[in-house]
Amino acid sequence: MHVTFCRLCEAHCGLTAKVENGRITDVQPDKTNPHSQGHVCLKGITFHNVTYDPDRILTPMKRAGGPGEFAPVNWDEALDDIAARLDRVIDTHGPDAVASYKGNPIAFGIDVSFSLKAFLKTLGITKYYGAGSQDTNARLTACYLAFGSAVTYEIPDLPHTDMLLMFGANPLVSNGSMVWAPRVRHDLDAISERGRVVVVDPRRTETARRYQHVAVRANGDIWLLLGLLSVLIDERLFDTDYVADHTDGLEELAAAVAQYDLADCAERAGIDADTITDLARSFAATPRAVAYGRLGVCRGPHATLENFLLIALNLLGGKLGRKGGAIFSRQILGGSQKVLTGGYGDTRSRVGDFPSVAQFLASAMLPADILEPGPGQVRAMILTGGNMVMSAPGGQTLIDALTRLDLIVALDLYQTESNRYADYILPVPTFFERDDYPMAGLGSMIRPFVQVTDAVIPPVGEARSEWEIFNGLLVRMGQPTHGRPMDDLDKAFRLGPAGDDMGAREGWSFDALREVPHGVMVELPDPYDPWPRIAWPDGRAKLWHTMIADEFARLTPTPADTLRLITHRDIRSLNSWLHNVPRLVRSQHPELLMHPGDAARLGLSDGEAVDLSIGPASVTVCIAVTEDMRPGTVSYPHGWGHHGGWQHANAQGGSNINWLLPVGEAAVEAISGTTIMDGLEVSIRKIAAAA
Ligand SMILES: Nc1nc2c(c(=O)[nH]1)N[C@H]1C(S)=C(S)[C@@H](COP(=O)(O)OP(=O)(O)OC[C@H]3O[C@@H](n4cnc5c(=O)[nH]c(N)nc54)[C@H](O)[C@@H]3O)O[C@H]1N2
Ligand SMILES: Nc1nc2c(c(=O)[nH]1)N[C@H]1C(S)=C(S)[C@@H](COP(=O)(O)OP(=O)(O)OC[C@H]3O[C@@H](n4cnc5c(=O)[nH]c(N)nc54)[C@H](O)[C@@H]3O)O[C@H]1N2
Ligand code: SF4
Ligand SMILES: [Mo]
Repeated sequence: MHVTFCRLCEAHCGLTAKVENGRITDVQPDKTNPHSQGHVCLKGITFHNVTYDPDRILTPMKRAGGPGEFAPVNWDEALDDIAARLDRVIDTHGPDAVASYKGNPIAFGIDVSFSLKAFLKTLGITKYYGAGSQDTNARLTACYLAFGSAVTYEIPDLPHTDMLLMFGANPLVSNGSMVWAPRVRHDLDAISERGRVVVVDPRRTETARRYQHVAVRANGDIWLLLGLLSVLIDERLFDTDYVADHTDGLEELAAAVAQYDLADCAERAGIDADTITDLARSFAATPRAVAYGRLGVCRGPHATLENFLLIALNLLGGKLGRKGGAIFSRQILGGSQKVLTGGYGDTRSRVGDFPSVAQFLASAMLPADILEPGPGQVRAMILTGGNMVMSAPGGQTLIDALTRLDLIVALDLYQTESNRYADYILPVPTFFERDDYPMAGLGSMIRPFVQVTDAVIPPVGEARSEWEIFNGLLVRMGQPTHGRPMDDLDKAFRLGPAGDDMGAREGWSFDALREVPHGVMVELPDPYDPWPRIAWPDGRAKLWHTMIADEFARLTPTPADTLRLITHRDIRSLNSWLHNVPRLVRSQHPELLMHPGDAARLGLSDGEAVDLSIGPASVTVCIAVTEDMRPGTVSYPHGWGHHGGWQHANAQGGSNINWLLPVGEAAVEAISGTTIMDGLEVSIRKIAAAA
């Protein structure tokens, strides 16, 4: 029995794997893991079905015809040709002609994450596209404005809080995001027993159903937040000493908030004013309270402003740095790895001039970067663990752009809807085939925990680690290669607060951690002293910024009588890529969730197929009528409607909701590069009955 951990979502649950004759035959929860304590979901314990999936890519594949037509090729031939073609693009057009698209799974592997970064840096490639602008950009931009650093973010101190005010997150399904809490349901139940868990969401989600639900209108959070702040300020409920000691900008913020009347805010949020007043008073009166927001407030037209006001709520309440409030993302690495990612605006998009956030450029500008001529026009792409045709915006425009590229090199487990346009697909290991450390948990630890795993089995087929692939290309391009990422991380870890300082003090190293395979809880420096981490030179958090003034100037109420589209996740799905496992998909039905009132108004019935459109783009979806949706908002899961090399996934039906999402400057929330993708106005057309 091998002890390891899951690397599909941020929970990083402990697993055990049984290996017979070199093959994994069974995966179980690791009850001895002191952090996840036996918690798992079905995705983790069925993941060996991906490792041995007959549709998995296990040899390098070269395009041999139209999109999706590939033939196997040997590694040397593939790497020789790719290196020569990449060299040609860079020699002729410079490194800006190469873009990287880095997908979500890259955050879950040390080898791939570090080696990709080193590879791009060595070649001078700085154009990073990826999941960030569909996920974290707005939240991190708000952190930059408030704290001066885009990589220092707030984590809710779940073990100690008595009131969790949660905006647009569904942790009972997502298992927590930007907070590492595998047993999150136990945490929320305990908070609810001690006090209150409030879930602000247009849908009565799995989480909302279990606690107190506040059914906000899609994109209505901005008005709810303004309402909450106006109560705190008008009733002088905020922590005056704390605000004076640690923050600047109260006067400007108060003046901006005062422009809006509580009754108007309530009306625009779709929540009654008494509820808003009660929430604000209760938040102020609960010493151990915290506001936390995730995807539902990260992808609307005012996403950064919403996240900034959410931080302001914590600051006015005196919650940041208080036990049971918000703590800052943790630092467990030392040395040069202490700062892992970039900040705000380190680079900007060639078209539209939007800032990068923690390195990620606006995905909605990727097609233009490929299609619009000029210096720096993208001609080649390194696509690592991302499936942007399903997960990013663009639909047909994105596909048109991909087909224009001179070279696409994809590193993936499957032939997907995106890499079917690639010139090469290179096979990589699944997590059972690689050593690791819980990468995505690095910053988000509320209960600090460390674990190191060795590979459970060697790479299947001809799969090769990303580190070896990138080094193989660098050698052929006459460039320096890089050492093993796990060795580099070990060193950084040993130099950090939980480490042994290379043997100079008592502490952990990866070798020592290998002796305790279930992992160990560790101590990190006091999380309740956040002030030295504020990166603004005066060490004070900001309640105001000129960019926030601009966002207030841009704020206008949206019409309330339209139908708006959001998306939801399922516990058995993971973004766009776990739909080839029969056990996971057999009871899932991608459907457009709609309130009975909306269905009646539109003359639609449960199970009916309709055309759903945004502008000229349209997909066919089936309606599921449910009281769980608030009227005026409909929700469809993302990542369906497959046509890649995954046969079972292709047979599941459903539609790719991101096909509808527009691209270009109007599709971007300007200060964070965020794709505006939640709460877009949709229209629905009945499909005429067949004759
Ligand atoms: N409408 C809508 N769109 C969304 C979202 C939404 O909620 N609604 N969510 C957004 C969010 S939060 C995110 S993070 C993105 C995700 O979007 P992407 O970052 O593009 O990721 P996925 O679509 O999950 O595709 C992951 C790809 O990586 C491959 N892969 C899996 N494991 C590995 C590995 O170990 N190595 C390598 N090299 N490849 C691997 C998979 O086969 C798959 O092709 O989607 C975003 N898009
Ligand atoms: N099972 C499973 N787990 C996952 C993933 C997965 O695909 N499947 N993906 C992983 C990834 S990449 C991420 S980033 C995390 C995301 O983690 P979470 O953010 O916790 O997960 P979501 O389910 O996207 O929750 C977003 C919620 O916002 C709501 N929402 C939409 N619009 C609005 C709005 O305008 N206002 C408010 N208040 N709410 C709104 C949606 O109804 C939804 O319930 O989950 C991770 N975990
Ligand atoms: S909750 Fe996340 S980490 Fe845990 S088993 Fe499921 S997918 Fe893996
Ligand atoms: Mo994500």
